[in-house]
Amino acid sequence: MKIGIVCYPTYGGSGVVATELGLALSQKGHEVHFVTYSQPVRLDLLNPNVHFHEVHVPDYALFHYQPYELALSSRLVNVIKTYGIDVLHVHYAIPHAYAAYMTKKMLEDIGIALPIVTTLHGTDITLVGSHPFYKAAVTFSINQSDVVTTVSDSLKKDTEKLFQIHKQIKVIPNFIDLKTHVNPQKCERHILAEPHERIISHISNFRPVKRIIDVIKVFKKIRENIPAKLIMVGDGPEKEGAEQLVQDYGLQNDVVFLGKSREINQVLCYSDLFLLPSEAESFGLAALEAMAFGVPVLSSNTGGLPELNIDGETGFLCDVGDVDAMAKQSLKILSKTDVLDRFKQNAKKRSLSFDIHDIVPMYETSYKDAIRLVQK
Ligand code: GMT
Repeated sequence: MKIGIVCYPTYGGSGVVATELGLALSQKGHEVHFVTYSQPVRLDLLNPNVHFHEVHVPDYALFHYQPYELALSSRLVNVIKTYGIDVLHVHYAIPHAYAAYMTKKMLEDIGIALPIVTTLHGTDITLVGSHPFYKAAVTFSINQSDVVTTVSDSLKKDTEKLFQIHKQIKVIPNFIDLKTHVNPQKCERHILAEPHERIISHISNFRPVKRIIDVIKVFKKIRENIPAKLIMVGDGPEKEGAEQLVQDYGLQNDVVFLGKSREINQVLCYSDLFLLPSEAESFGLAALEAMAFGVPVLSSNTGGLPELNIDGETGFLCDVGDVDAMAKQSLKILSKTDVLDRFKQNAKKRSLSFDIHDIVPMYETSYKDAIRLVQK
């Protein structure tokens, strides 16, 4: 198949899922065309089945806001006509599902029927999409997609609760490529911690929804009981506040802020616990990536996290903001080596249920369904 993929190319989870999916599809012989405003971070353009088409939005003094969806849909029309794209897969409803609908309409005018698959990722529904300023357009464009998927059952329920959706929503969970990601060849634990110290990590875009202040508070309580180091990977608006709190707690020798890093494998390979106390999390891809390295997860019990992290087995689930419970449960995992080893094994085993090779065929089926629906 010739598949067009639209996503956010930045460090966010939806962009990572879209890119990894596109690469996996290309390896199965599909021709994949990414259409977005800059090259997705994990994209490998050396693969002859992968193409990248940049969307440019020219600056003009009259525009207070740049009309990105206009530029995107015009670019999509051009790419779909030029390369004979069979199906368009858009990740994140805003504004991609809307731009996809406009593209479909423009192509209809010249006799081309375009099947659209929309994957909802989380904040496009729970935080942003349901805002009254966007709701009508988001509802409309979801309903106009030929196939709609969500990354967890919880997100499916949220979508059905928050919007008037008259489509069947299919759940396709996020996935991990265990062969390419989990490569423990070089794991230099000694650079960051002493052998007797536990290593705790957190990876995110440090937006308020990730509650990284809670990460620091939980770590402080853990550190009061056992020797440990905290590795914070990422960057975003909450970073300054978190750094300040580390200073206030006098923990600067035990907490390392690595910034945005492509070396997450290096951090995860020696982590003993991954902290994800998010306010909302439709799936929690970062937690899955940690589990694939055999890292137990201490997370909040929000959204899709309970579908991934099994309480008392692969980690623990606590109420959002309950830092005392989070610290207590973390210590249950970290205090005894035999307990820690058991959690590590369970986390690794659980990650195998989300193997990319089992999930990609679900998307291929969705593409075929969407094509069949427009041919009717
Ligand atoms: O949450 C983020 O930081 C980024 C966001 C995105 O769209 O890039 O992530 C959402 O999609 C991910 C991939 O499907 C999910 O793993 C995240 O749980 C989800 N984030 C939220 O729901 C807050």
